[in-house]
Amino acid sequence: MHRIGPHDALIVVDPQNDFLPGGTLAVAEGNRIFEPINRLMALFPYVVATRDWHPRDHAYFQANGGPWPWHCLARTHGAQFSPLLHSEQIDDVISKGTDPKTDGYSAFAATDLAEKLRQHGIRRVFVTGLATDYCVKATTIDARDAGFDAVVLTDAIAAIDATPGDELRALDEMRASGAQLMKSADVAL
Ligand code: VGL
Ligand code: ZN
Repeated sequence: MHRIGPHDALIVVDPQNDFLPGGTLAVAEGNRIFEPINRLMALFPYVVATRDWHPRDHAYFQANGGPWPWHCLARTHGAQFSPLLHSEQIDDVISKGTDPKTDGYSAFAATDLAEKLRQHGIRRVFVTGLATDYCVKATTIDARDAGFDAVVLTDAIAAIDATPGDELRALDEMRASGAQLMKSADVAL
């Protein structure tokens, strides 16, 4: 059992309509994250949600020669947080992917997330959200690089798994970065 204390933050990565069933870049099992996340949010002293928040000229859209269909265009319905998320429990929102030239997968890339976490006295982050093989992975590895302890809650994430094996490789890479993997049921006050 892991006890949550004053130096722990919950990071909810990209719980947005476009990444959920019915969205333009839907993660098949995406909705499974909300039950554990909504339960966890009440336990943490500091809760950060990130949002993929792209301009139309983002290089990673297929229309601009990149790999992805349109998703999470800033200020659109698809970029809104899912109505399944208890959004009133969010303390800070971090917009990411705003630079048209870089992937913006990590919530630490060109944002003030590390600074915000330090201002709140955070030493350990618990990472949840979408998608395991892109933004969850990049955010977790960058959290470790920025000097935070990191825990990934494996029942509160879900993968795109475009190439079978991506999900397992992402879990291995996060573990190799020094992150701990555990279940949300192992977290309590
Ligand atoms: C994501 C692909 C493209 C993610 C964002 O949130 O994991 N994946 N943009
Ligand atoms: Zn994106």
